Amino acid sequence: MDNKAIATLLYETADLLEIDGQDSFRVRSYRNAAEAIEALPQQVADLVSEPKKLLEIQGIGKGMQANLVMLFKDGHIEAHAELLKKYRPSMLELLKIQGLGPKTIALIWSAYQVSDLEGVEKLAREGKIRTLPRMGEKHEAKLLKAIEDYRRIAGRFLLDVAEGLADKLVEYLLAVPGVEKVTPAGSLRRGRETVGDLDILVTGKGCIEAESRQKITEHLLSFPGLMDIIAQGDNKVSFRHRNGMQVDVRLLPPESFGAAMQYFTGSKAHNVALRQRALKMGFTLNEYSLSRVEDEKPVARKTEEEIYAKLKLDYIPPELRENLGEIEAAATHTLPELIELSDIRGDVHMHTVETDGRNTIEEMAEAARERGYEYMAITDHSKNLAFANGLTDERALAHIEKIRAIGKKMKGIRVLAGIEVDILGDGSLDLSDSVLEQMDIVIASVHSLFNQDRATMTERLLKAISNPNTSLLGHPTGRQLLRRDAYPFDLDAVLKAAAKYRVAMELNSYPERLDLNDVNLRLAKQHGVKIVINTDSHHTSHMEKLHYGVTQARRAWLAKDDVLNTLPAQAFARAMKHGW
Ligand code: DGT
Ligand code: CA
Ligand code: CA
Ligand code: ZN
Repeated sequence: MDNKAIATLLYETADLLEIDGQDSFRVRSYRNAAEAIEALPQQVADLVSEPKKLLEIQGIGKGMQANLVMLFKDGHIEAHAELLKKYRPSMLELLKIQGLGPKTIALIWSAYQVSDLEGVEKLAREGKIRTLPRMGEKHEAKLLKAIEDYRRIAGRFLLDVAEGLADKLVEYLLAVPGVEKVTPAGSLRRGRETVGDLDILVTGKGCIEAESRQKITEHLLSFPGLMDIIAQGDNKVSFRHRNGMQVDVRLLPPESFGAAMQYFTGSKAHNVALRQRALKMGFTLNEYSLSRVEDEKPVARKTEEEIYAKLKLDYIPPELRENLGEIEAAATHTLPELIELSDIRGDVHMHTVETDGRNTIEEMAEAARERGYEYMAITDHSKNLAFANGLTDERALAHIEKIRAIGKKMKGIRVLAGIEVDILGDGSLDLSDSVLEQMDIVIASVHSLFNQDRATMTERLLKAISNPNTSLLGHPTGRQLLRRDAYPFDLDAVLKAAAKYRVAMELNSYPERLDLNDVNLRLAKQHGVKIVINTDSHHTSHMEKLHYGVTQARRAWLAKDDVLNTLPAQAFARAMKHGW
Protein backbone atom coordinates (compact mmCIF):
# COMPACT_ATOMS: atom_id res chain seq x y z
CA MET A 1 0.00 0.00 0.00
CA ASP A 2 1.52 3.33 -0.96
CA ASN A 3 1.19 6.64 0.88
CA LYS A 4 -1.52 7.93 -1.41
CA ALA A 5 -3.74 4.91 -0.74
CA ILE A 6 -3.16 5.19 3.01
CA ALA A 7 -4.01 8.90 2.97
CA THR A 8 -7.22 8.20 1.05
CA LEU A 9 -8.24 5.63 3.66
CA LEU A 10 -7.56 8.09 6.49
CA TYR A 11 -9.51 10.90 4.79
CA GLU A 12 -12.40 8.52 4.31
CA THR A 13 -12.26 7.53 7.97
CA ALA A 14 -12.33 11.20 9.00
CA ASP A 15 -15.38 11.82 6.79
CA LEU A 16 -17.16 8.74 8.14
CA LEU A 17 -16.45 9.80 11.75
CA GLU A 18 -17.88 13.21 10.97
CA ILE A 19 -21.00 11.68 9.44
CA ASP A 20 -21.28 9.61 12.60
CA GLY A 21 -21.24 12.81 14.67
CA GLN A 22 -18.06 12.01 16.58
CA ASP A 23 -16.03 14.71 18.28
CA SER A 24 -14.12 17.05 16.03
CA PHE A 25 -10.83 16.37 17.77
CA ARG A 26 -10.91 12.75 16.68
CA VAL A 27 -11.99 13.68 13.16
CA ARG A 28 -9.14 16.14 12.87
CA SER A 29 -6.54 13.61 14.05
CA TYR A 30 -7.35 11.44 11.00
CA ARG A 31 -7.21 14.38 8.58
CA ASN A 32 -3.92 15.60 10.04
CA ALA A 33 -2.40 12.15 9.70
CA ALA A 34 -3.64 11.89 6.09
CA GLU A 35 -2.07 15.25 5.22
CA ALA A 36 1.20 14.31 6.89
CA ILE A 37 1.40 11.01 5.03
CA GLU A 38 0.59 12.62 1.69
CA ALA A 39 3.54 14.95 2.13
CA LEU A 40 5.93 12.31 3.46
CA PRO A 41 9.01 11.67 1.32
CA GLN A 42 9.47 8.07 2.60
CA GLN A 43 6.90 5.32 2.23
CA VAL A 44 4.97 4.41 5.38
CA ALA A 45 5.28 0.80 4.24
CA ASP A 46 9.03 1.04 4.82
CA LEU A 47 8.61 2.53 8.29
CA VAL A 48 6.04 0.23 9.91
CA SER A 49 8.61 -2.43 10.73
CA GLU A 50 10.02 0.10 13.20
CA PRO A 51 6.84 1.70 14.55
CA LYS A 52 8.81 4.18 16.66
CA LYS A 53 9.80 5.97 13.49
CA LEU A 54 6.15 6.61 12.72
CA LEU A 55 5.89 8.70 15.90
CA GLU A 56 8.58 11.01 14.57
CA ILE A 57 6.19 12.13 11.84
CA GLN A 58 4.51 15.43 12.71
CA GLY A 59 0.77 14.76 12.99
CA ILE A 60 1.00 11.10 14.01
CA GLY A 61 0.42 10.18 17.65
CA LYS A 62 0.22 6.91 19.53
CA GLY A 63 -3.34 6.10 18.40
CA MET A 64 -2.59 6.70 14.75
CA GLN A 65 0.62 4.71 15.03
CA ALA A 66 -1.43 1.73 16.25
CA ASN A 67 -3.87 2.23 13.37
CA LEU A 68 -1.08 2.15 10.80
CA VAL A 69 0.56 -0.93 12.28
CA MET A 70 -2.79 -2.69 12.24
CA LEU A 71 -3.44 -1.56 8.69
CA PHE A 72 -0.33 -3.37 7.51
CA LYS A 73 -1.03 -6.41 9.69
CA ASP A 74 -4.77 -6.96 9.05
CA GLY A 75 -5.32 -4.86 5.93
CA HIS A 76 -7.83 -2.43 7.41
CA ILE A 77 -8.35 0.43 9.85
CA GLU A 78 -10.78 -0.59 12.56
CA ALA A 79 -12.83 2.62 12.71
CA HIS A 80 -13.13 2.63 8.90
CA ALA A 81 -14.34 -0.97 8.80
CA GLU A 82 -16.81 -0.50 11.69
CA LEU A 83 -18.35 2.64 10.21
CA LEU A 84 -18.73 1.03 6.81
CA LYS A 85 -20.65 -1.80 8.47
CA LYS A 86 -22.98 0.74 10.02
CA TYR A 87 -23.48 2.96 6.97
CA ARG A 88 -22.62 0.60 4.08
CA PRO A 89 -19.80 1.23 1.55
CA SER A 90 -22.11 3.21 -0.76
CA MET A 91 -21.59 6.10 1.66
CA LEU A 92 -18.05 6.52 0.33
CA GLU A 93 -19.41 7.16 -3.14
CA LEU A 94 -21.67 9.91 -1.80
CA LEU A 95 -18.61 11.69 -0.45
CA LYS A 96 -17.31 12.02 -4.01
CA ILE A 97 -20.24 14.19 -5.07
CA GLN A 98 -19.19 17.81 -5.50
CA GLY A 99 -20.67 19.91 -2.70
CA LEU A 100 -21.97 16.96 -0.69
CA GLY A 101 -19.91 16.93 2.48
CA PRO A 102 -20.09 14.81 5.63
CA LYS A 103 -22.43 17.28 7.36
CA THR A 104 -25.09 17.13 4.65
CA ILE A 105 -24.73 13.38 4.32
CA ALA A 106 -25.26 13.07 8.08
CA LEU A 107 -28.40 15.21 7.80
CA ILE A 108 -29.78 13.03 5.03
CA TRP A 109 -28.95 9.89 6.95
CA SER A 110 -30.60 11.01 10.16
CA ALA A 111 -33.75 12.16 8.35
CA TYR A 112 -34.17 9.29 5.87
CA GLN A 113 -31.53 6.56 6.61
CA VAL A 114 -30.47 6.81 2.99
CA SER A 115 -26.76 6.26 2.23
CA ASP A 116 -26.46 5.62 -1.50
CA LEU A 117 -26.37 7.68 -4.67
CA GLU A 118 -29.63 6.40 -6.18
CA GLY A 119 -31.43 6.99 -2.89
CA VAL A 120 -30.19 10.55 -2.54
CA GLU A 121 -31.02 11.31 -6.17
CA LYS A 122 -34.57 10.04 -5.62
CA LEU A 123 -34.98 12.20 -2.50
CA ALA A 124 -33.81 15.26 -4.44
CA ARG A 125 -36.22 14.57 -7.30
CA GLU A 126 -39.06 14.21 -4.82
CA GLY A 127 -38.20 17.57 -3.28
CA LYS A 128 -37.25 15.99 0.04
CA ILE A 129 -33.79 17.53 0.33
CA ARG A 130 -34.95 21.15 0.32
CA THR A 131 -36.92 20.61 3.53
CA LEU A 132 -33.86 19.65 5.55
CA PRO A 133 -32.34 22.23 7.94
CA ARG A 134 -30.17 24.83 6.16
CA MET A 135 -31.10 23.41 2.74
CA GLY A 136 -33.28 24.90 0.03
CA GLU A 137 -34.46 24.51 -3.54
CA LYS A 138 -31.17 25.88 -4.83
CA HIS A 139 -29.14 23.31 -2.90
CA GLU A 140 -31.37 20.59 -4.22
CA ALA A 141 -30.95 21.65 -7.85
CA LYS A 142 -27.19 21.93 -7.38
CA LEU A 143 -27.09 18.47 -5.87
CA LEU A 144 -28.93 16.95 -8.85
CA LYS A 145 -26.54 18.63 -11.26
CA ALA A 146 -23.55 17.38 -9.23
CA ILE A 147 -24.88 13.82 -9.30
CA GLU A 148 -25.31 14.06 -13.05
CA ASP A 149 -21.74 15.36 -13.48
CA TYR A 150 -20.39 12.61 -11.27
CA ARG A 151 -22.18 9.89 -13.27
CA ARG A 152 -20.74 11.24 -16.48
CA ILE A 153 -17.13 11.14 -15.36
CA ALA A 154 -17.13 8.38 -12.74
CA GLY A 155 -15.15 5.35 -13.64
CA ARG A 156 -13.20 6.97 -16.45
CA PHE A 157 -9.48 7.72 -16.36
CA LEU A 158 -7.10 10.11 -18.10
CA LEU A 159 -4.95 8.69 -20.89
CA ASP A 160 -1.69 9.05 -18.98
CA VAL A 161 -3.07 7.15 -15.98
CA ALA A 162 -4.34 4.33 -18.21
CA GLU A 163 -1.12 4.24 -20.21
CA GLY A 164 1.02 4.26 -17.05
CA LEU A 165 -0.77 1.22 -15.64
CA ALA A 166 -0.75 -0.56 -19.01
CA ASP A 167 3.01 -0.02 -19.37
CA LYS A 168 3.59 -1.56 -15.94
CA LEU A 169 1.44 -4.58 -16.76
CA VAL A 170 3.16 -5.10 -20.10
CA GLU A 171 6.57 -5.11 -18.45
CA TYR A 172 5.38 -7.34 -15.61
CA LEU A 173 3.79 -9.96 -17.87
CA LEU A 174 6.60 -10.00 -20.43
CA ALA A 175 8.84 -11.32 -17.65
CA VAL A 176 6.92 -14.63 -17.57
CA PRO A 177 8.48 -17.42 -19.67
CA GLY A 178 6.18 -18.36 -22.54
CA VAL A 179 4.76 -14.86 -22.88
CA GLU A 180 5.83 -13.26 -26.13
CA LYS A 181 3.49 -10.34 -26.69
CA VAL A 182 1.48 -8.18 -24.30
CA THR A 183 -0.63 -5.50 -25.97
CA PRO A 184 -3.19 -3.04 -24.70
CA ALA A 185 -6.38 -3.08 -26.79
CA GLY A 186 -9.74 -1.30 -26.27
CA SER A 187 -10.11 2.44 -25.92
CA LEU A 188 -6.48 2.92 -24.86
CA ARG A 189 -5.22 1.51 -28.16
CA ARG A 190 -7.68 3.70 -30.04
CA GLY A 191 -6.38 6.69 -28.06
CA ARG A 192 -9.77 7.80 -26.75
CA GLU A 193 -9.39 10.85 -24.54
CA THR A 194 -10.47 8.92 -21.45
CA VAL A 195 -10.40 5.21 -20.75
CA GLY A 196 -13.03 3.15 -18.90
CA ASP A 197 -11.26 -0.13 -18.29
CA LEU A 198 -7.99 -1.57 -19.53
CA ASP A 199 -8.08 -4.48 -21.99
CA ILE A 200 -4.76 -6.30 -22.11
CA LEU A 201 -4.08 -9.13 -24.55
CA VAL A 202 -1.35 -11.68 -23.87
CA THR A 203 -0.02 -14.24 -26.30
CA GLY A 204 2.86 -16.65 -26.75
CA LYS A 205 3.63 -20.36 -26.41
CA GLY A 206 2.64 -20.18 -22.75
CA CYS A 207 -0.94 -19.36 -23.75
CA ILE A 208 -1.52 -22.65 -25.59
CA GLU A 209 -1.62 -25.24 -22.77
CA ALA A 210 -3.90 -24.97 -19.75
CA GLU A 211 -1.03 -25.72 -17.39
CA SER A 212 1.24 -22.91 -18.56
CA ARG A 213 -1.75 -20.54 -18.75
CA GLN A 214 -2.28 -21.32 -15.08
CA LYS A 215 1.30 -20.22 -14.36
CA ILE A 216 0.81 -16.91 -16.16
CA THR A 217 -2.44 -16.32 -14.29
CA GLU A 218 -0.80 -17.03 -10.95
CA HIS A 219 1.94 -14.53 -11.72
CA LEU A 220 -0.65 -11.97 -12.71
CA LEU A 221 -2.52 -12.38 -9.43
CA SER A 222 0.51 -11.11 -7.53
CA PHE A 223 0.78 -7.96 -9.64
CA PRO A 224 1.62 -5.12 -7.23
CA GLY A 225 -1.46 -2.97 -6.68
CA LEU A 226 -3.97 -5.66 -7.59
CA MET A 227 -6.80 -5.01 -5.16
CA ASP A 228 -9.52 -7.53 -5.82
CA ILE A 229 -10.33 -10.17 -8.39
CA ILE A 230 -13.55 -9.49 -10.25
CA ALA A 231 -13.61 -12.61 -12.43
CA GLN A 232 -11.24 -15.44 -13.12
CA GLY A 233 -11.39 -18.10 -15.80
CA ASP A 234 -9.09 -20.39 -17.70
CA ASN A 235 -7.94 -17.68 -20.12
CA LYS A 236 -9.25 -14.47 -18.61
CA VAL A 237 -8.69 -12.50 -15.42
CA SER A 238 -10.46 -9.28 -14.47
CA PHE A 239 -9.26 -7.38 -11.47
CA ARG A 240 -9.52 -3.99 -9.86
CA HIS A 241 -6.32 -2.01 -9.40
CA ARG A 242 -5.70 0.16 -6.38
CA ASN A 243 -6.19 3.30 -8.46
CA GLY A 244 -9.80 2.19 -9.09
CA MET A 245 -9.27 0.95 -12.62
CA GLN A 246 -10.67 -2.35 -13.81
CA VAL A 247 -8.27 -4.43 -15.88
CA ASP A 248 -9.33 -7.27 -18.20
CA VAL A 249 -6.46 -9.57 -19.16
CA ARG A 250 -6.97 -12.26 -21.81
CA LEU A 251 -4.58 -15.06 -22.72
CA LEU A 252 -4.76 -16.01 -26.40
CA PRO A 253 -3.07 -18.58 -28.62
CA PRO A 254 -0.68 -16.99 -31.15
CA GLU A 255 -2.54 -18.28 -34.21
CA SER A 256 -5.64 -16.17 -33.53
CA PHE A 257 -3.96 -13.15 -31.98
CA GLY A 258 -4.81 -10.82 -34.88
CA ALA A 259 -8.50 -11.66 -34.69
CA ALA A 260 -8.47 -11.05 -30.93
CA MET A 261 -6.64 -7.74 -31.34
CA GLN A 262 -9.14 -6.64 -33.93
CA TYR A 263 -12.11 -7.67 -31.79
CA PHE A 264 -10.93 -6.27 -28.46
CA THR A 265 -9.63 -3.02 -29.90
CA GLY A 266 -13.14 -2.12 -31.00
CA SER A 267 -14.82 0.17 -31.05
CA LYS A 268 -18.00 -1.80 -30.76
CA ALA A 269 -19.56 0.35 -33.51
CA HIS A 270 -16.61 -0.30 -35.82
CA ASN A 271 -16.79 -4.04 -35.11
CA VAL A 272 -20.51 -4.21 -35.81
CA ALA A 273 -20.05 -2.47 -39.17
CA LEU A 274 -17.06 -4.66 -40.03
CA ARG A 275 -19.00 -7.83 -39.20
CA GLN A 276 -21.81 -6.75 -41.50
CA ARG A 277 -19.34 -6.26 -44.32
CA ALA A 278 -17.84 -9.67 -43.61
CA LEU A 279 -21.27 -11.33 -43.74
CA LYS A 280 -22.07 -9.68 -47.07
CA MET A 281 -18.81 -11.13 -48.40
CA GLY A 282 -19.63 -14.62 -47.12
CA PHE A 283 -17.49 -14.54 -43.97
CA THR A 284 -18.09 -14.57 -40.24
CA LEU A 285 -15.87 -12.45 -38.00
CA ASN A 286 -15.33 -12.99 -34.29
CA GLU A 287 -12.53 -12.86 -31.73
CA TYR A 288 -11.07 -16.15 -33.05
CA SER A 289 -11.00 -15.66 -36.80
CA LEU A 290 -12.42 -14.44 -40.07
CA SER A 291 -13.94 -17.62 -41.50
CA ARG A 292 -15.90 -18.72 -44.56
CA VAL A 293 -19.57 -19.13 -43.81
CA GLU A 294 -20.02 -22.31 -45.91
CA ASP A 295 -17.39 -24.55 -44.27
CA GLU A 296 -16.31 -22.44 -41.23
CA LYS A 297 -12.75 -22.54 -42.52
CA PRO A 298 -10.61 -19.68 -41.12
CA VAL A 299 -9.19 -17.44 -43.84
CA ALA A 300 -7.44 -14.88 -41.64
CA ARG A 301 -6.67 -14.68 -37.91
CA LYS A 302 -2.99 -14.28 -37.19
CA THR A 303 -2.68 -10.56 -37.90
CA GLU A 304 -5.08 -7.64 -38.19
CA GLU A 305 -3.54 -6.72 -41.55
CA GLU A 306 -4.62 -10.09 -43.03
CA ILE A 307 -8.15 -9.62 -41.75
CA TYR A 308 -8.60 -6.14 -43.22
CA ALA A 309 -6.98 -7.27 -46.48
CA LYS A 310 -9.34 -10.25 -46.83
CA LEU A 311 -12.23 -7.84 -46.36
CA LYS A 312 -10.82 -5.78 -49.26
CA LEU A 313 -9.97 -2.89 -46.99
CA ASP A 314 -6.82 -0.87 -46.52
CA TYR A 315 -5.42 -1.29 -43.02
CA ILE A 316 -7.35 0.97 -40.64
CA PRO A 317 -5.24 2.51 -37.85
CA PRO A 318 -6.80 1.93 -34.39
CA GLU A 319 -7.36 5.67 -33.81
CA LEU A 320 -9.87 5.72 -36.68
CA ARG A 321 -11.96 2.72 -35.60
CA GLU A 322 -15.08 4.54 -34.46
CA ASN A 323 -17.37 3.83 -37.43
CA LEU A 324 -17.18 7.43 -38.58
CA GLY A 325 -16.60 6.69 -42.25
CA GLU A 326 -13.28 4.86 -41.94
CA ILE A 327 -14.58 1.58 -43.40
CA GLU A 328 -15.96 3.33 -46.49
CA ALA A 329 -12.70 5.26 -46.90
CA ALA A 330 -10.61 2.10 -46.50
CA ALA A 331 -12.72 0.40 -49.20
CA THR A 332 -12.11 3.22 -51.67
CA HIS A 333 -8.46 3.73 -50.71
CA THR A 334 -9.13 7.25 -49.50
CA LEU A 335 -7.99 7.03 -45.88
CA PRO A 336 -5.79 10.02 -45.07
CA GLU A 337 -2.11 9.56 -44.44
CA LEU A 338 -2.25 10.37 -40.73
CA ILE A 339 0.21 12.66 -39.02
CA GLU A 340 2.91 10.91 -36.97
CA LEU A 341 4.86 11.97 -33.91
CA SER A 342 8.05 12.13 -35.98
CA ASP A 343 6.47 14.74 -38.29
CA ILE A 344 6.55 17.33 -35.49
CA ARG A 345 9.51 19.69 -35.86
CA GLY A 346 8.98 21.97 -32.88
CA ASP A 347 7.03 22.46 -29.66
CA VAL A 348 6.03 26.11 -29.23
CA HIS A 349 4.13 26.56 -25.96
CA MET A 350 6.43 26.50 -22.94
CA HIS A 351 6.79 28.24 -19.61
CA THR A 352 9.91 28.97 -17.57
CA VAL A 353 10.83 30.05 -14.04
CA GLU A 354 10.16 33.62 -15.18
CA THR A 355 6.45 32.82 -14.59
CA ASP A 356 5.05 29.47 -13.43
CA GLY A 357 7.45 27.04 -15.11
CA ARG A 358 10.05 25.00 -13.25
CA ASN A 359 13.04 25.25 -15.60
CA THR A 360 15.09 28.05 -17.16
CA ILE A 361 15.07 29.17 -20.80
CA GLU A 362 18.36 27.33 -21.36
CA GLU A 363 17.08 24.12 -19.80
CA MET A 364 13.89 24.14 -21.84
CA ALA A 365 15.73 24.91 -25.08
CA GLU A 366 18.32 22.23 -24.37
CA ALA A 367 15.62 19.64 -23.65
CA ALA A 368 13.83 20.55 -26.88
CA ARG A 369 17.08 20.19 -28.81
CA GLU A 370 17.71 16.79 -27.22
CA ARG A 371 14.31 15.68 -28.47
CA GLY A 372 15.52 16.52 -31.96
CA TYR A 373 13.34 19.56 -32.58
CA GLU A 374 14.38 22.15 -35.15
CA TYR A 375 12.69 24.93 -33.22
CA MET A 376 10.85 25.70 -30.01
CA ALA A 377 9.27 28.76 -28.40
CA ILE A 378 9.25 30.19 -24.90
CA THR A 379 5.78 31.58 -24.19
CA ASP A 380 5.43 32.67 -20.57
CA HIS A 381 2.25 34.10 -19.06
CA SER A 382 1.12 37.74 -19.04
CA LYS A 383 0.29 39.83 -15.97
CA ASN A 384 -3.43 39.04 -15.72
CA LEU A 385 -2.36 35.64 -14.42
CA ALA A 386 -1.11 37.15 -11.19
CA PHE A 387 -0.75 33.86 -9.31
CA ALA A 388 1.63 32.70 -12.05
CA ASN A 389 3.68 35.90 -11.72
CA GLY A 390 2.67 36.91 -15.26
CA LEU A 391 4.71 39.42 -17.24
CA THR A 392 4.02 43.16 -17.58
CA ASP A 393 4.87 44.97 -20.83
CA GLU A 394 8.31 45.86 -19.46
CA ARG A 395 9.13 42.40 -18.16
CA ALA A 396 7.85 40.80 -21.37
CA LEU A 397 10.21 42.96 -23.45
CA ALA A 398 13.17 42.19 -21.22
CA HIS A 399 12.25 38.50 -21.32
CA ILE A 400 12.20 38.23 -25.12
CA GLU A 401 15.52 39.98 -25.24
CA LYS A 402 16.93 37.38 -22.90
CA ILE A 403 15.33 34.56 -24.89
CA ARG A 404 16.87 35.90 -28.10
CA ALA A 405 20.30 36.27 -26.52
CA ILE A 406 20.18 32.67 -25.34
CA GLY A 407 18.78 31.54 -28.67
CA LYS A 408 21.72 33.10 -30.48
CA LYS A 409 24.12 31.01 -28.46
CA MET A 410 22.21 27.74 -28.96
CA LYS A 411 23.37 25.63 -31.86
CA GLY A 412 21.10 23.25 -33.70
CA ILE A 413 17.78 24.70 -32.59
CA ARG A 414 15.96 27.91 -33.31
CA VAL A 415 14.48 29.51 -30.19
CA LEU A 416 11.42 31.66 -30.82
CA ALA A 417 10.59 34.43 -28.36
CA GLY A 418 6.88 34.56 -27.63
CA ILE A 419 4.16 35.00 -25.07
CA GLU A 420 0.99 33.29 -23.89
CA VAL A 421 -1.06 36.41 -23.46
CA ASP A 422 -4.34 36.40 -21.52
CA ILE A 423 -7.53 37.26 -23.35
CA LEU A 424 -9.21 39.71 -20.98
CA GLY A 425 -12.94 39.72 -20.29
CA ASP A 426 -13.71 42.09 -23.18
CA GLY A 427 -11.54 40.22 -25.70
CA SER A 428 -8.65 42.66 -25.60
CA LEU A 429 -5.19 41.20 -24.99
CA ASP A 430 -3.38 41.66 -21.70
CA LEU A 431 -0.26 43.38 -23.18
CA SER A 432 0.17 46.42 -25.44
CA ASP A 433 0.03 45.88 -29.18
CA SER A 434 3.42 47.58 -29.47
CA VAL A 435 4.88 44.85 -27.24
CA LEU A 436 3.04 41.97 -28.90
CA GLU A 437 4.27 43.20 -32.28
CA GLN A 438 7.81 42.35 -31.24
CA MET A 439 7.03 38.72 -30.45
CA ASP A 440 7.80 35.83 -32.81
CA ILE A 441 4.68 34.05 -31.64
CA VAL A 442 1.62 35.15 -29.69
CA ILE A 443 -0.60 32.49 -28.10
CA ALA A 444 -3.83 34.09 -26.90
CA SER A 445 -5.60 32.16 -24.12
CA VAL A 446 -8.55 32.47 -21.76
CA HIS A 447 -7.55 31.88 -18.14
CA SER A 448 -10.29 33.83 -16.32
CA LEU A 449 -14.02 34.65 -16.32
CA PHE A 450 -15.07 31.22 -17.58
CA ASN A 451 -18.66 31.93 -16.58
CA GLN A 452 -19.48 34.51 -19.21
CA ASP A 453 -22.56 33.76 -21.25
CA ARG A 454 -22.25 32.23 -24.71
CA ALA A 455 -22.66 35.45 -26.70
CA THR A 456 -20.16 37.38 -24.57
CA MET A 457 -17.61 34.58 -24.70
CA THR A 458 -17.97 34.27 -28.48
CA GLU A 459 -17.47 38.03 -28.95
CA ARG A 460 -14.48 37.87 -26.62
CA LEU A 461 -12.77 35.13 -28.67
CA LEU A 462 -13.63 36.79 -31.99
CA LYS A 463 -12.03 40.00 -30.82
CA ALA A 464 -8.87 38.19 -29.72
CA ILE A 465 -8.64 36.45 -33.08
CA SER A 466 -9.01 39.73 -34.96
CA ASN A 467 -5.96 41.20 -33.21
CA PRO A 468 -3.28 41.18 -35.95
CA ASN A 469 -0.66 39.98 -33.46
CA THR A 470 -2.46 36.78 -32.49
CA SER A 471 -0.77 33.69 -33.96
CA LEU A 472 -2.92 31.03 -32.37
CA LEU A 473 -5.62 30.44 -29.77
CA GLY A 474 -4.28 28.45 -26.78
CA HIS A 475 -6.38 25.53 -25.40
CA PRO A 476 -9.36 27.03 -27.24
CA THR A 477 -12.31 25.59 -25.30
CA GLY A 478 -10.84 25.64 -21.78
CA ARG A 479 -12.25 22.23 -20.90
CA GLN A 480 -10.48 20.08 -18.34
CA LEU A 481 -11.25 16.41 -18.64
CA LEU A 482 -13.12 14.83 -15.72
CA ARG A 483 -13.17 18.26 -14.09
CA ARG A 484 -14.55 21.21 -16.00
CA ASP A 485 -16.62 21.54 -19.15
CA ALA A 486 -15.67 23.83 -22.00
CA TYR A 487 -16.93 27.38 -21.56
CA PRO A 488 -19.95 27.95 -23.79
CA PHE A 489 -19.21 29.69 -27.11
CA ASP A 490 -19.99 29.43 -30.81
CA LEU A 491 -17.12 27.32 -32.13
CA ASP A 492 -18.35 27.56 -35.71
CA ALA A 493 -18.15 31.35 -35.64
CA VAL A 494 -14.71 31.23 -34.03
CA LEU A 495 -13.40 28.80 -36.66
CA LYS A 496 -14.81 30.95 -39.46
CA ALA A 497 -12.98 33.96 -38.07
CA ALA A 498 -9.81 31.93 -37.57
CA ALA A 499 -9.89 30.89 -41.22
CA LYS A 500 -10.42 34.49 -42.29
CA TYR A 501 -7.61 35.95 -40.13
CA ARG A 502 -5.36 32.90 -40.57
CA VAL A 503 -5.10 32.35 -36.85
CA ALA A 504 -4.28 28.75 -35.89
CA MET A 505 -5.94 26.63 -33.19
CA GLU A 506 -3.84 24.91 -30.57
CA LEU A 507 -4.10 21.23 -29.80
CA ASN A 508 -2.87 21.25 -26.22
CA SER A 509 -1.39 17.82 -25.42
CA TYR A 510 -1.87 17.80 -21.65
CA PRO A 511 -3.89 14.63 -20.88
CA GLU A 512 -6.32 16.70 -18.80
CA ARG A 513 -6.84 19.16 -21.65
CA LEU A 514 -6.54 17.58 -25.13
CA ASP A 515 -8.02 20.83 -26.37
CA LEU A 516 -9.18 21.05 -29.17
CA ASN A 517 -10.57 17.53 -28.92
CA ASP A 518 -10.88 15.06 -31.81
CA VAL A 519 -14.39 16.12 -32.83
CA ASN A 520 -13.53 19.83 -32.81
CA LEU A 521 -10.27 19.24 -34.66
CA ARG A 522 -12.20 17.59 -37.45
CA LEU A 523 -14.48 20.61 -37.55
CA ALA A 524 -11.46 22.92 -37.69
CA LYS A 525 -10.13 20.99 -40.66
CA GLN A 526 -13.47 21.33 -42.43
CA HIS A 527 -13.18 25.09 -41.95
CA GLY A 528 -9.65 25.01 -43.34
CA VAL A 529 -8.14 26.10 -40.03
CA LYS A 530 -4.59 24.96 -39.28
CA ILE A 531 -3.54 23.35 -36.02
CA VAL A 532 -0.44 23.67 -33.83
CA ILE A 533 0.21 20.71 -31.49
CA ASN A 534 1.90 21.85 -28.28
CA THR A 535 2.70 20.50 -24.83
CA ASP A 536 2.31 23.69 -22.76
CA SER A 537 5.31 22.35 -20.81
CA HIS A 538 6.00 23.77 -17.36
CA HIS A 539 8.94 21.39 -16.90
CA THR A 540 11.39 19.72 -19.29
CA SER A 541 9.77 16.35 -18.53
CA HIS A 542 6.39 17.56 -19.81
CA MET A 543 7.65 17.66 -23.40
CA GLU A 544 7.03 13.94 -23.73
CA LYS A 545 3.28 14.53 -23.45
CA LEU A 546 3.25 15.54 -27.11
CA HIS A 547 2.25 12.04 -28.22
CA TYR A 548 -1.14 12.39 -26.51
CA GLY A 549 -1.80 15.37 -28.74
CA VAL A 550 -0.62 13.61 -31.87
CA THR A 551 -2.93 10.69 -31.06
CA GLN A 552 -5.93 13.02 -30.85
CA ALA A 553 -4.90 14.63 -34.16
CA ARG A 554 -4.86 11.17 -35.74
CA ARG A 555 -8.31 10.45 -34.30
CA ALA A 556 -9.43 13.63 -36.07
CA TRP A 557 -8.08 12.29 -39.40
CA LEU A 558 -5.43 15.03 -39.55
CA ALA A 559 -2.50 14.70 -41.92
CA LYS A 560 0.91 16.32 -41.70
CA ASP A 561 -0.30 19.25 -43.84
CA ASP A 562 -3.02 20.19 -41.38
CA VAL A 563 -0.50 20.87 -38.63
CA LEU A 564 1.75 23.92 -38.83
CA ASN A 565 4.54 22.73 -36.55
CA THR A 566 5.45 20.08 -39.10
CA LEU A 567 6.81 22.93 -41.26
CA PRO A 568 10.51 23.81 -41.45
CA ALA A 569 11.56 26.59 -39.06
CA GLN A 570 11.49 29.46 -41.50
CA ALA A 571 8.05 28.65 -42.89
CA PHE A 572 6.69 28.01 -39.42
CA ALA A 573 7.97 31.35 -38.09
CA ARG A 574 6.40 33.11 -41.05
CA ALA A 575 3.06 31.42 -40.40
CA MET A 576 3.10 32.58 -36.78
CA LYS A 577 3.88 36.16 -37.75
CA HIS A 578 1.83 36.62 -40.90
CA GLY A 579 -0.64 33.72 -40.97
CA TRP A 580 -0.19 30.52 -42.95
P1 DGT B 1 -13.94 1.84 -22.44
O1 DGT B 1 -13.38 0.67 -21.73
O2 DGT B 1 -15.29 2.24 -21.97
O3 DGT B 1 -13.01 3.01 -22.45
O4 DGT B 1 -14.15 1.45 -23.99
P2 DGT B 1 -13.68 0.15 -24.79
O5 DGT B 1 -13.86 0.46 -26.22
O6 DGT B 1 -12.34 -0.28 -24.34
O7 DGT B 1 -14.79 -0.90 -24.42
P3 DGT B 1 -14.75 -2.28 -23.63
O8 DGT B 1 -13.65 -2.35 -22.64
O9 DGT B 1 -16.13 -2.51 -23.13
O10 DGT B 1 -14.51 -3.37 -24.75
C1 DGT B 1 -13.28 -3.47 -25.41
C2 DGT B 1 -13.50 -3.84 -26.83
O11 DGT B 1 -14.03 -5.17 -26.92
C3 DGT B 1 -14.56 -2.98 -27.49
O12 DGT B 1 -13.98 -1.78 -28.00
C4 DGT B 1 -15.08 -3.90 -28.55
C5 DGT B 1 -14.98 -5.24 -27.92
N1 DGT B 1 -16.27 -5.66 -27.35
C6 DGT B 1 -16.55 -5.77 -26.07
N2 DGT B 1 -17.80 -6.21 -25.89
C7 DGT B 1 -18.32 -6.32 -27.09
C8 DGT B 1 -19.60 -6.73 -27.59
O13 DGT B 1 -20.51 -7.04 -26.83
N3 DGT B 1 -19.75 -6.73 -28.94
C9 DGT B 1 -18.74 -6.37 -29.77
N4 DGT B 1 -18.93 -6.40 -31.07
N5 DGT B 1 -17.57 -5.99 -29.34
C10 DGT B 1 -17.34 -5.97 -28.02
CA1 CA C 1 -11.81 -0.90 -22.21
CA1 CA D 1 -13.09 -4.21 -21.04
ZN1 ZN E 1 -2.67 28.46 -20.75
